[in-house]
Amino acid sequence: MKKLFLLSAAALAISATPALADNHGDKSGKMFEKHDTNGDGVVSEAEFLDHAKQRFAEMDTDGNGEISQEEAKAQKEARKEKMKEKREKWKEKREENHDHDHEDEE
Ligand SMILES: [Ca+2]
Ligand SMILES: [Ca+2]
Repeated sequence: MKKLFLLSAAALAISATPALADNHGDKSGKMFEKHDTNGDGVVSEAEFLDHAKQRFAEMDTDGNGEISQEEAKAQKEARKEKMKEKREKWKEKREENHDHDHEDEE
């Protein structure tokens, strides 16, 4: 009985680990790709600053070259909403993946 428990626990650990690693790698990989605009595998200072400039332009909604407190606040709110959406989507995706995992195993 004890042996059986250990075996199933080991099987669970093995099947769970790659999924976790994949999720993590995917997340950081996407972040990197976003910055590495010319896709040469490194993020140069110019690429990093380009990305920062893009973020700045996104925040500066009236395009006057300055970010007002209102604009910063609006960006914060928008980001909050986006995060919420992302979390919902991620939750849905995770539930889908969970189903697929079971299909693969059986
Ligand atoms: Ca690059
Ligand atoms: Ca502005």
